[in-house]
Amino acid sequence: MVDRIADIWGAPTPHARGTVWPVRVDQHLHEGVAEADVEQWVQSACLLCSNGCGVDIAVKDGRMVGVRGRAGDVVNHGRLGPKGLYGSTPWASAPDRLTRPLVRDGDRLVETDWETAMGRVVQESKRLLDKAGPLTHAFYTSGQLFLEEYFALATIGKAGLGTPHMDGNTRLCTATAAAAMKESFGADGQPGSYTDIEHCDAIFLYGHNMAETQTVLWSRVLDRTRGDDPPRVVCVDPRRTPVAREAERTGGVHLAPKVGTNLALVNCLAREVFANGWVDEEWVAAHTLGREELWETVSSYDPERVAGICGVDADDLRRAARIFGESGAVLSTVLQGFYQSHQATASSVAVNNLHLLRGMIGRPGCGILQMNGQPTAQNNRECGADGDLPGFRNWDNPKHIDELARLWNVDPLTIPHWAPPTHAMEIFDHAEAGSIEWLWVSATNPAVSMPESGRIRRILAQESLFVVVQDLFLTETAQLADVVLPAAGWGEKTGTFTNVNRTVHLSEDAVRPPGEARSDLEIFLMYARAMGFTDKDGAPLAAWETPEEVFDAWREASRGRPVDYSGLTYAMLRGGSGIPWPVNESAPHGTDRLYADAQFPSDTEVCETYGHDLLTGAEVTEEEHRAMAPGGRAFLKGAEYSAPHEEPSDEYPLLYTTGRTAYQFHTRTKTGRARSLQKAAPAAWVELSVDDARQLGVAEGDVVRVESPRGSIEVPARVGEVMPGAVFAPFHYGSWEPEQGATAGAGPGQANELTMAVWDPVSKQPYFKTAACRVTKVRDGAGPSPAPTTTASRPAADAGTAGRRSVPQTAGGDATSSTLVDDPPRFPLDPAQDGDH
Ligand SMILES: Nc1nc2c(c(=O)[nH]1)N[C@H]1C(S)=C(S)[C@@H](COP(=O)(O)OP(=O)(O)OC[C@H]3O[C@@H](n4cnc5c(=O)[nH]c(N)nc54)[C@H](O)[C@@H]3O)O[C@H]1N2
Ligand SMILES: Nc1nc2c(c(=O)[nH]1)N[C@H]1C(S)=C(S)[C@@H](COP(=O)(O)OP(=O)(O)OC[C@H]3O[C@@H](n4cnc5c(=O)[nH]c(N)nc54)[C@H](O)[C@@H]3O)O[C@H]1N2
Ligand code: SF4
Ligand SMILES: [Mo]
Repeated sequence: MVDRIADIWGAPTPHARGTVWPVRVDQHLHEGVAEADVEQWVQSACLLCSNGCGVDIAVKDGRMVGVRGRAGDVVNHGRLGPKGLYGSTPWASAPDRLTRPLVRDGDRLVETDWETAMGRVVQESKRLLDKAGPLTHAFYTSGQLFLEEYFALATIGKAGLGTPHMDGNTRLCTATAAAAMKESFGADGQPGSYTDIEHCDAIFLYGHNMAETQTVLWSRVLDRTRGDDPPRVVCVDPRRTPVAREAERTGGVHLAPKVGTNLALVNCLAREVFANGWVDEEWVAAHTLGREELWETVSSYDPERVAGICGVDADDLRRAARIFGESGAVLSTVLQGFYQSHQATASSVAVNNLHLLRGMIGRPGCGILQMNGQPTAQNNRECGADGDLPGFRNWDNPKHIDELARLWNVDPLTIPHWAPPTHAMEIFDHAEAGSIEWLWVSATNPAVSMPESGRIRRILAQESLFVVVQDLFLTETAQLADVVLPAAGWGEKTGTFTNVNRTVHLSEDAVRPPGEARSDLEIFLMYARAMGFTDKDGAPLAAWETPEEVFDAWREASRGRPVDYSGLTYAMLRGGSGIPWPVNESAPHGTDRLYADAQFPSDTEVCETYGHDLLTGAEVTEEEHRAMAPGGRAFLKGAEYSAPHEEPSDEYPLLYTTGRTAYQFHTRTKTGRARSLQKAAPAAWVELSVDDARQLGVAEGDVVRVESPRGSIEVPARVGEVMPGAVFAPFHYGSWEPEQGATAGAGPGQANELTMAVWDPVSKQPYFKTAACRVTKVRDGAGPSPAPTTTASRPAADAGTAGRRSVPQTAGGDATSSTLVDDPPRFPLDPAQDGDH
C-alpha cells in the first residue's frame, strides 16, 4: 500500500529506449470500502487534468467510491496520480452539492424548481433579444465539459442566437496552444504523441512543471530518464521545480529566465541552431516558408546579449542549444510559463520554429506537445464553444461558413463571422460597459480564476448584468448569480473528451446526479427548446435527446477537416483504450502522430486562420495568404523580443508570478473536498528566494503582504527555490474554506487580486505570469507555511536563518495500491510495439 501524497509519481518502472512503457495499475477506494464491496466498475477517463488517464470508476450503493487506472489505455498504461486517485470521487457526495436551482430574491439566493429557474433565464433572454438583439447575450464556458455539451452550446449560440460573444476559460488556459499551432501549421491539432517519450534523445520543457501538473506523464518521463539510454532534460522555468532538478540530474540544463523574457531565450536557441549549421536545409526548403525572414529576426540574439535580457548564463544557453542541435530526436512541451507569460504566442511559435528548422516533426521521438491544461479544453476548441468555429473552420473563409450553415441548415448570415469572435476578456469589458446584459457562465469560477479578480466580481455583481451560473457547487461566482443551475458532474453523465495528444475517451455515467441536478447537455437543450430555436425550414434546432446523437452530429461536422472524428463511434470507445483522432477511412484505428508526411493544413482553402503578425496581432488577409502559396508547407514565423508590460520599479521592485501545486486543482471545488489533497496544501502561501527573504527580514512561515497596483494578499511565506527577484503564488485559494463554504468576496490569499487584465495580441490569453509587486513583513509566523515540501514549493536547502523553522515533510495520503502487470495488453498504435501505425 502506498501513500501517494508522499510519493507523487509512484513506484518507478524504468525501461530502455524504444521499449514499451510498462503497465502499472494504481487504485484507490474510499476508506472502509474493500475491493470485494465494489458492485460495478464503470469506464471513464480522469477529468482532473489534460492528460486524460483511462480510469474505471468504482460504484457501490449508487455512489462513486474510488477509481482504478485502466491497464490497456494508451495514455496511462494503468497509472493514476494523486489528484486522479484521491480527487476524482469524494466531491460527488459532498453534503454541499447543489441539488436544486436557485434564483435571486434581493440579496439572497432561494431554492426553486427548474421551471421557475429556466423560466427566468428564457424570459430575460427573450426580453433582451426583442430590445437589442443577440449582441446582448454572452456565454462564458469551460474546459471541463464534454464534447457533446460544447457542440450543443456552439449550435445554440452560433446557429440559434447568433452571438459572437462566446468563449471559454480555455482563453485563460490553452488559447495560446491553439494559436501557436494555427500560426505554424495552419490549424490546431497536436503534432506529437506521448509515445515520443519512448524514442527521444532529449526532452525540452518550456514553462511547464509537468512533474506536478501532469504527474502520470512525468512518471512516463522518469521511467525513461531512470532507464537505459536515457534522454537529457532541459527545463525553462524561473523556479527550481522537480523538472529542473531532473534536468540537472540527467546532464541537461535548467534555464531560469527572468519572468516574461521567454521569447529572447528561444530566439537565442534558434540563432544557435542557424549559426552552428544544425538546420536541416533540405527539409526546410521542401516543407517550410520564411527561413530567411526568421534568420534576420533571430540573428542578433547571441548568447551574451540574451544572457543579459534573461538573467541566465550564456554558456547554459549554448549548452541547451547544442543538446537541441545535436540530438536526433527531441520532444518539446510548452505550457503556462509560456502561454500566460509575455509574448505568449510568439514564444510558443518559436518552439515550433526550432522543430521545423531541424525537420523534427512527424517522426517517433520528435514530438511537439503544445500542451493543454484542462481535461476537455481540446474539445471546446474543436467544437467551437469558444472563439473558434466547429471543425477548426476559419471564420474569415466564406466557404467554411457555408459548410457550417449547411450542416446546421441555417442562413450563413446567422453564424457570427463579420468580425473576430469576442474573447473572454472583452466579454467582461462589454459587460462592464453595459452592452452585454445577459451572461451564462458554465463550469468555471471566474470570480477566483480571472485576472484582477476584484474587478471581475464587481462586474458579475452589476445590477445591469443578468448572470446565470451552472455549477456543482455554490462557488464564489455562483454567489453573485441571478440564477444558479445545479449540474451533474463527471461520473453522473455520459460523453466524450479528448486529451493533449488527441486521444478521445468515452466517460459513462456511473451514478445518478444528486437531487434535481441535470447534465449540462440536458440544461442547454432545455434552453434551446424553451427558446424555440429553429433551422431555416422551421424544424427545431439542436433537436437531440442523447449524447450519442450529438456525437454523431459532431462526426459529420468534423468530416474531412483536420480534426476528423467521422470514423469514430461510442462502440469503438467501449471496452478498450482511448483512440487518437483523426479516425476516418484512411486511419480507421486512429492516428498516433500527425504530419508524418510533412503535409500541413496550411492551404488557403483549408487553414483555420490566415495568420497574424506575432508582435502586434495584425491579421494577415486572405489575399496575402494566397500570395504566399503555402501549398501544405509550414510557416517559420519570428518576432522581436519586447520588455513585459509591468517591469519592476522602485515602488514594486519584485516580479510576481502565479501557478499551481500538485495537490490542488484550480479553485479547489473538487480537490479541496478530498481530505488527503486538502491536507497536503491546505491554504495559500507565497514563495520567496533565500536572497529576497533575507533582505526583507522574512523567515519561513512569516506572514507577508504582497501588493501590486491592483490589490494585495496577506499570506505566510515559504523561503524556497524561486529565482531571486521573483515571487510565486499558487492561484487555488479563493474564499472557499472546507467548513464554511464560499463567500462572494476574495480570500486572504487570492492570487488574482494582484494580476492584470493584459493579454497576448494573437491568442488573447491573459498574462497571469507577469506583474510587479512589493513584499513587506506583517508579523512573525506561528509555524512553517502550509506549502508542500514534495514539490517545486519545497524549502530551500540553503535558507540559513531565513529557514529557521523546520518544516515537516508532506505526507499522509490514504492508502492506495499499485500492481505491476507482467503481461501487458497490446497498444496497436505504439511504434515500440511495432503495431500497424
Ligand atoms: N496539480 C494540478 N495539475 C494541473 C492543474 C492544477 O490546477 N493542479 N491544472 C491543469 C491546467 S488547467 C493547466 S493549464 C496546467 C498548467 O500546468 P503548468 O503550466 O505546468 O503549471 P503552472 O504552475 O501554471 O506554470 C508552470 C510553470 O511556469 C513557470 N513560470 C512562471 N512564469 C514564467 C515565465 O515567465 N517563463 C517561464 N519559462 N516559466 C514561467 C512557473 O514557475 C511554473 O513552474 O496544469 C493542469 N494540471
Ligand atoms: N493567477 C492565475 N490565474 C489562473 C491561472 C494561473 O496559472 N494563474 N490559470 C488559469 C487556467 S490555465 C485555468 S484552466 C483557469 C481555471 O479556472 P476555473 O475554470 O475557474 O477553475 P475551476 O475551479 O476548475 O472551475 C471549474 C468549475 O466548474 C465546476 N464544474 C466541474 N465539473 C462540472 C460540470 O460537469 N458541469 C458544471 N456545470 N460545472 C462543473 C466546478 O465545481 C468549478 O466551480 O484558471 C486560470 N486562472
Ligand atoms: S495525470 Fe491528470 S489525468 Fe492522470 S490521474 Fe493525474 S490528474 Fe488525472
Ligand atoms: Mo488551464
